[in-house]
Amino acid sequence: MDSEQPDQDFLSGANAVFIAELQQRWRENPNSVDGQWATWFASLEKLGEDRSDGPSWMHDGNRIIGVEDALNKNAIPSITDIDIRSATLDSIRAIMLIRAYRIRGHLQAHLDPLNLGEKTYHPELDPATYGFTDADMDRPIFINYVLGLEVATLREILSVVRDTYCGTIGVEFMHIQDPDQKAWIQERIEGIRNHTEFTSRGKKAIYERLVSAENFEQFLHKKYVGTKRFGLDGGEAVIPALEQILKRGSQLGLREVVVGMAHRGRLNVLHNVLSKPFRAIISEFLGNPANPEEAGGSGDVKYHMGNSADREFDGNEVHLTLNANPSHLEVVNPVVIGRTRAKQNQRGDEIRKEVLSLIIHGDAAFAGQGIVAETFAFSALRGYRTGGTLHMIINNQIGFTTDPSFSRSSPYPTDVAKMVMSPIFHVNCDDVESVVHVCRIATEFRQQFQTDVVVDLICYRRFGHNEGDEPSFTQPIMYDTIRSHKTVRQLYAEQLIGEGIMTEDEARAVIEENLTYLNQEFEAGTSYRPNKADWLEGQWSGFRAAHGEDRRGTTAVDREAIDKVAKLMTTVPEGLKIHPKLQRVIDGRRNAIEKGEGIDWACAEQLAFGTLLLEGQGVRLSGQDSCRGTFSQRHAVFVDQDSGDRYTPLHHISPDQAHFEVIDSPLSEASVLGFEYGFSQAEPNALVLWEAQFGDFANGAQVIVDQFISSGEAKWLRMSGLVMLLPHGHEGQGPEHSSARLERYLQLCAEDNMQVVNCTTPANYFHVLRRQLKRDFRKPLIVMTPKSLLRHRLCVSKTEDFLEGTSFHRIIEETSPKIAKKARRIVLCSGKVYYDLLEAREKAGIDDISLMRMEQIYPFPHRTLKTLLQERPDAEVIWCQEEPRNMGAWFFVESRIEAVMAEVGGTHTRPKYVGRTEAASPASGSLSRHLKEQEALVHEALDISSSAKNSAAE
Ligand SMILES: Cc1ncc(C[n+]2csc(CCOP(=O)(O)OP(=O)(O)O)c2C)c(N)n1
Repeated sequence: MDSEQPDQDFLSGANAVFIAELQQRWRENPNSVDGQWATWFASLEKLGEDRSDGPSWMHDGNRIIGVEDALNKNAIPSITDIDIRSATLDSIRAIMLIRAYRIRGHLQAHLDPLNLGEKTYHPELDPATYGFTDADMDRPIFINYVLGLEVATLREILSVVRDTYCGTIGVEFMHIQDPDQKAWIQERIEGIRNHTEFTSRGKKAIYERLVSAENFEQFLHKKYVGTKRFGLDGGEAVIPALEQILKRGSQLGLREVVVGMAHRGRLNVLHNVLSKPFRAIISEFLGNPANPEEAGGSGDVKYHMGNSADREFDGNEVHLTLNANPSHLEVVNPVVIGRTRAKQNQRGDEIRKEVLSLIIHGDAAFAGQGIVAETFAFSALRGYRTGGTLHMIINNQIGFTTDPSFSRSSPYPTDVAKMVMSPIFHVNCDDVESVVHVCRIATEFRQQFQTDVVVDLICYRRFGHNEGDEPSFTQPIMYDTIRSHKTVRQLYAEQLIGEGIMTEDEARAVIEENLTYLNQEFEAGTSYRPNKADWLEGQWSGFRAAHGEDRRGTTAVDREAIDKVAKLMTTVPEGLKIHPKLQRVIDGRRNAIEKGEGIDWACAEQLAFGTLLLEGQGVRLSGQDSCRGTFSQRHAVFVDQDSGDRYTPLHHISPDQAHFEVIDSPLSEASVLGFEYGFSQAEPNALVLWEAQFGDFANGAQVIVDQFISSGEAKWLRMSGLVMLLPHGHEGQGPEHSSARLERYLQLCAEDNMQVVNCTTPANYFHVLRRQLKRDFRKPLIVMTPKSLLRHRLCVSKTEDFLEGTSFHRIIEETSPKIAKKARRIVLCSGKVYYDLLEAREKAGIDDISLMRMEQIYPFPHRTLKTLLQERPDAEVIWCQEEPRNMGAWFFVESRIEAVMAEVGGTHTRPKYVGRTEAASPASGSLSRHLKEQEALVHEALDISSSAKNSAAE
């Protein structure tokens, strides 16, 4: 840019057009422009009006009263001496410069403790771009309180904006659309130049926290050379940062914090923030388990374990929970948030200021894992929001061996947070006071606005990815710098000594005192034994580990409860105009219950929900389109056809009923399932269900199933009663809507970890749902749910199937005693294929083949099956399934049925397989092929001769 011609350059082109248009817009509607521009135009207009002899200020070449003179009325020399145009231009340029610093100042901030990257020149931050020269430095400029100052010189302006935006803190907030939030940040940081003046007590406290953090790592480093601990070395400022969040948060109403974090620094946080005794950590380093042997479970590595603690800050108690997590980075995020939501419900924390999710991330993982974005998506959603998560990134500028330039396409790892307009604070972790200062502001912001906030702690990793790794293979230059780089504790000690806050001896004494403590704990660690597992406390007290075989629970209900729920769910309130087709559904439900028969799947589900609610147990169902139901079957919410108003019948059963939530979820599987798992971990007293649109889609959440649902109790001694509803069944809809991958769940089943069912009657579905809450333990429940059976004339139950004396049946035996008695063949099956078999058998008039439905596949109903097979010990046993041979339940049930048959000791020793042949894809894309295959397998199971046999019985 040509600085000789600043005015013309500045007022020509885009700027001039921009400002002229802005002013015009403001004239037409003062609210249509940014607040500061509006005040500014108004002030200048007023100056123009105050002059009786001059036209408006913006008109080219006209001279009216100057800005400076207007502000200093006593000193008006000669109006004609002052060029309003140049004063106006000064103001405009200055405000644009200030605005540029707010938007891009972070690009010139000193954020990297290692100083490795080159700072690039940014023209928007250069005063010359706006036409300013050195000669303009000390001329007063009217800036109309834009920086809290009415008038300031360029020198003053630059000093404020550079201190605020280009020091050791970089702030990104101008993407925020809410003007109050934006103004809050500006006011909070600009007035104090983004700096807190700590008292000497405060400084000493920060120093002590740094000492604890550093000593912790160095102690373990020396004692257990090369042992994995994923040290915090280089990022020690995390510890005072967390302390500040808890302290400031507690002053602002925080009472509980659910923390999620990955491996890096986890042991340090466990000890220094969650008060896990150092002796317990030492014991785990010695190879001892974290929980007493008798508590059972298979355990996990020490840097995945959770913990909880009560901490006190200035007389306020804060309960902290660190969620256990698997190695899969970021996958714990939705779990933490779901857990927080449940805790907020339990406390009645409607404003969501009492319970906070605090998630600590790695930089590479935060930028790379899609679940981060999926979890941010919860931020403002009614069914999932938790009043804002505080995200802290331990940004050590490397991911294992990968440089940021290979792992993300943006300068920071944090851009994903902009999707929910979170403010983002980047801070150089060698400036620990700035770290603490920023954490304070982030906490205040969250408490004030209930939105997500991100603190990006830019640090380094002193050693390799873990302590056995050699980082110089791949990052020689970085590690050359790190080797001679002082620790943040050393740097801060020097600062405090320089400021006269403490002497060298005093700084040393803090280290020694802490080391003495660590040494004592180290000695105690050798004989330390955990005396109890902490898993059945708080909301979980009264529960115990699952035991015994017969675990039906009391799931039947009385007629009165059924009637009460039925009445509500079939009554449309006065004035609500529902869709005529829905009216028919409701009438159908009412008639069925009144007649005592013909109760379908969705009706039974509503009865299960409603009766639980009446009994004081909450129900929370979330999934894609769950309010109506993917198959238009549920209609848990009635929608007025004129107004669009929504009415949820199950909210109105009784004034003292429990809470019912049914939520249309965002279009994500992993995060929503993770959220509901987290919710179920914190709330044993509610039926928590996640529903897949079609069962296939649940594989988008496979990590949650593998890492949490199926193995969480074994690894971490944490129960969950979560229910997964997975539409499943071969109905000719093609490869993608047929299979919920039953085989995958069954493969994960062992050690009584979860339950897998494929029910065929509405009543059995009713009982299996209620059973989830009617026992003194919780286990996840995987349900293959129907599609066509939702409207099948035979897939109905009677009212009496819900009443006294009824319960869930793991196996439903042959319904015709006559056939059962003389069966030469027993066809065992599960799910929808039963009805195909039943109809074909009826049609063919077969009376010597019985049909037995295995409703629960895991835990395998060994005893019941044995009892039933013993009634016809010499009958041949067929396992019939509609899934391909390499899918479905066959591989799982085969050996188990064989074991039962061996105990029965009849003629046949093994079950025979009837079903589709092995296939790469779960189902054919052609309807006619599907029908042919289906007919063939049904005929084969029933010994009906058929032209199109699909597989041979073995
Ligand atoms: C989903 C997933 N993929 C891969 C890994 C293997 N892994 C463990 S740590 C790590 C690097 C993480 O880098 P970053 O997030 O920056 O955290 P840091 O270790 O640097 O603290 C990788 C790739 C993993 N744990 N999880």
